Amino acid sequence: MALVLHSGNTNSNAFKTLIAAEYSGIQVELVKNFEMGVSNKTPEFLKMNPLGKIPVLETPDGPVFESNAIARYVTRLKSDNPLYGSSLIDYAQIEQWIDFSTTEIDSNIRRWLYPRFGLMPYLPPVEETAISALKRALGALNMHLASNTYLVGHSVTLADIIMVCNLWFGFFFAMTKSFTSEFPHVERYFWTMVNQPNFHKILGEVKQTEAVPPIQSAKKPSQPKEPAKPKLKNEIKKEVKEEPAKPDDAKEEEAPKPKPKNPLDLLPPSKMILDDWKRLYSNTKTNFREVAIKGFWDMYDPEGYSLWFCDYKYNDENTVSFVTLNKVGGFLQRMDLARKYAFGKMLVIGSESPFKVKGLWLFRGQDIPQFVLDECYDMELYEWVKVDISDKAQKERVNQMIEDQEPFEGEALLDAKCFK
Ligand SMILES: N[C@@H](CCC(=O)N[C@@H](CS)C(=O)NCC(=O)O)C(=O)O
Repeated sequence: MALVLHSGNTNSNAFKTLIAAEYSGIQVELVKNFEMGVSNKTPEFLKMNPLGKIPVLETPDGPVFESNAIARYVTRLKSDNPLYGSSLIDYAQIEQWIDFSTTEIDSNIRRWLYPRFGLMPYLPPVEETAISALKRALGALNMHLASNTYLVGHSVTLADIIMVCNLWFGFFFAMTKSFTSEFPHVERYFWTMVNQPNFHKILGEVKQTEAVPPIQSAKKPSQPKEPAKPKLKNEIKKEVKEEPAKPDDAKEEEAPKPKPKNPLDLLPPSKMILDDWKRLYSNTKTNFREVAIKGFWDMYDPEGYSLWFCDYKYNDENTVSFVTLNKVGGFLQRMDLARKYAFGKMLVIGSESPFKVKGLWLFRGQDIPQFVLDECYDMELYEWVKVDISDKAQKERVNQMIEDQEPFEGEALLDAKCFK
């Protein structure tokens, strides 16, 4: 009996096994006509996995669920498989990275995304915690990859396969270019790996998401509409999908339908390329006024963009420095949904409490984007005033905020945070 994997062909957890099978020369067939929410809720399926979750591998000796366990099983079908390294320490480190990838990367990506998909209640502090834990993990991974091509040793192992499948889910749904650019070694690793032939065969052309999905209201888990027909042997299709994964195909990850275009994308094109400005800002280390600030005004397109000052309405509550800093940090995380359309500077001002929070934002268009007002509750905690760039004093204030000039309006800066 062949090994049959119960899953659709766009499930990142199933990819782990399919890629490991490619590397190991093991034949794994995807079950035919798999329908999420139907095929995985039949009595036959529940006998294989009582949770009714995919993937499940049917083997001649019985079923296996849990995607890492399935991938390990398929890897171990080949004796002395290099995917498991060549020594006990290789093996231990491969297992170490598999656990790290599962608990530190995958679980935080899912804690970030599932509430946005409407699968769990959306709570801003929970999202903040998930994103900061994910960034911490990606920071550690980035450091490791600064001096290593692979996670363990000098060739692909099962740890790389599982890590890349977990990263794929993040790159596909949540982690935009501006999110991942903080982790350049992770980016290089990811793009190199997904273009290896055995990965490419399963993943197809990989695309990075351009936006974090909007928050959907929580919905009930989908119920099977009707009992699925039992599978016939000849319905079991020979592996392997050749088509690239499409967002629609990812519905078994319970992903939302592709969202309609953001109205800001329909504005007349602007000569100002936001990413060019962000790059200039990040790369200017000296002569900031002459290089970055001058560059900003050279690029600035007052028809395509607008500048806004914001002032926190409840500064007298900012009595504890780290609480104030966390509050601003949380605001910037929640603004992630506007990354493609905004740049911001937030200053926490004062050397003793209460601290003042003031900011400067550059938005695409002439108004503060409606989706930002709708989806980021912090917006209403600030007074917003559009910058009049024909007013020299206001223009100079913009410069000082971009530059983190200290003292700012006569006071020391506790911190200056940038949204880019
Ligand atoms: N830890 C499990 C996770 C499995 C899982 O959550 N599968 C999802 C799809 S990605 C599922 O089948 N959900 C259906 C359900 O919860 O009923 C694994 O790695 O296999």
